[in-house]
Parts: sequence; structure tokens; C-alpha cells
Amino acid sequence: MHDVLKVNMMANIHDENDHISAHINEDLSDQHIYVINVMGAPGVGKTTTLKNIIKNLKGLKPYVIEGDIESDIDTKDLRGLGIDTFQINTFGACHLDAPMIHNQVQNIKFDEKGVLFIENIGNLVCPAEFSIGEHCKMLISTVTEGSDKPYKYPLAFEKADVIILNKVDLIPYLDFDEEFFMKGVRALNKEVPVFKVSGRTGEGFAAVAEWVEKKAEQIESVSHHHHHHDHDHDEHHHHEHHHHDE
Ligand SMILES: Nc1nc2c(ncn2[C@@H]2O[C@H](COP(=O)(O)OP(=O)(O)OP(=O)(O)O)[C@@H](O)[C@H]2O)c(=O)[nH]1
Ligand SMILES: [Mg+2]
Repeated sequence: MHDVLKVNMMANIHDENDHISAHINEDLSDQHIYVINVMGAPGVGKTTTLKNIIKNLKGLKPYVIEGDIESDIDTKDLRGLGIDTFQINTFGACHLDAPMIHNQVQNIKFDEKGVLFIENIGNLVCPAEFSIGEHCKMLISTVTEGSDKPYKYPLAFEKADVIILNKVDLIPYLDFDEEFFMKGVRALNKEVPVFKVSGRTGEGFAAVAEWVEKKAEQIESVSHHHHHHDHDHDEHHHHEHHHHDE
């Protein structure tokens, strides 16, 4: 009995989250903002990666939402570089969800077309389960984590639209088995692009930025048709979702 109830509740939570996520995605697409959900375990280099991608972006303005359990260390760091950055503290929650992003997005003035990077809570498990309005999920993995991570934490690798393998400058000091890593990735996700980078040397990030720019261009053409095509989720969600500016 209790198990059935729990399963139903979780399904409702996910339904409501997906519905709000689709709404954020549509709203930001209309404003020509490409949204990236940046995921990865603590310390893999999420902040380092987004700084390096931003450095290499040519025509797009960067916006950042920093998700942290506590502290605003990363936000201060990014603001110091002149990047429009907004903080969300979850005070315990292990992932960001769509309602949190929905609230924060109301405070951001998107004055130019660009890319919104959302740095999720450092965690290789929970963030993969929740969409937060993104066009793409970017998973940061590193050679320091070990090459077995796709086998042990499959969902994040399965759901990723792009994988960044960071800290390749450290390969000489480690026993990282790239072939084993890639075999694990491909078993879960046949097509996902994998970029090898180093936040220390900056190598590899020009290619990542180029990939992001190409993807961002695609929403330009999609957003034209936006109100005509059906969302994946629409058939399941007939309830209304109101927000302040309607
Ligand atoms: N050697 C080396 N160190 C790196 C690289 N990228 C990041 N680091 C270091 O790794 C540490 C963590 O990097 P962050 O970018 O803060 O990682 P994060 O994933 O944002 O961490 P949290 O936000 O705390 O989860 C920092 O000390 C970085 O300087 C890299 O490519 N090579
Ligand atoms: Mg960080």
C-alpha cells in the first residue's frame, strides 16, 4: 500500500516538474536563450568548464544560474569576471528542480540572445532525474573520477546530450583507462559527443564553444514554429500552470 502511494506521489512530482520545465524551455526559446543544464559530481570542474566555454563564445551573451546547497563562492567568482550570475541555494536539496529555475528566471533580464548555463548541485545521481528547462544536459566527468563511472552511475551518462571529459592534463599521473570509459559511455549513449578538455591548460574548449553555438543557432529556427508543434509532454498534462507575468 505505502509503496504504491509513494510511487504515485513520485510520478506526480515528476509530471509537475516536467510541465514547468517545458514551460521554461518554451519561454526562453522565444527569448532566444539556449539553456544548458551543467551536471557532474562535486569538484569535477563545472564552474571551470563554464568559464572556459564562455571565454570562447563568439556571438552569444552568457548568463549563469549557480545552484549550490550552500555558499555563493562560484557566483562571486563569475561575477568577478563580469558574467551575469544568479544564485540559488537549496539548503540541503541534492538537485535543482524546475520550480526553482522558474522562480529565478523571473528575475533575469535577458537583454540579448545568448546561452543560460545552469550549474546544478555537485552530484552525479539526482540532477539527472530532473529537467529544469534545458535544451541540453551537459555532463562533466573527469579522468580523476576513474574510468568506471559510466558503469556505476549510468543515468547521468545515458541522459547526457554532451559529455565533457575534464582534467586531461592529469592523465600522465593517473591510471585512467579511456577505452574502458568510452565503452561504458557508448553502451548507454551511442551518439553523445565527448570532448576532452583541460580547465588547467584551456585545451579543447574552443571546440565545445563551437558545438554550443551551433546548437544555439538551431533554437532560432525551432522557436519560429514553437506554438504550432506539440510538446512531448502535452498529451499527459492538461492542468494549467499560472505564473506572475501572465
Ligand atoms: N589539474 C586540473 N585541475 C582542474 C581542472 N579543472 C578544474 N580543476 C580544479 O578542480 C577544482 C574544482 O573545480 P571547479 O570548477 O570548482 O569544480 P566544480 O565542479 O564547479 O565544483 P563544485 O561547484 O564544488 O561542485 C578546482 O581547484 C580547479 O582549479 C583541470 O582541467 N585540470
Ligand atoms: Mg562549481
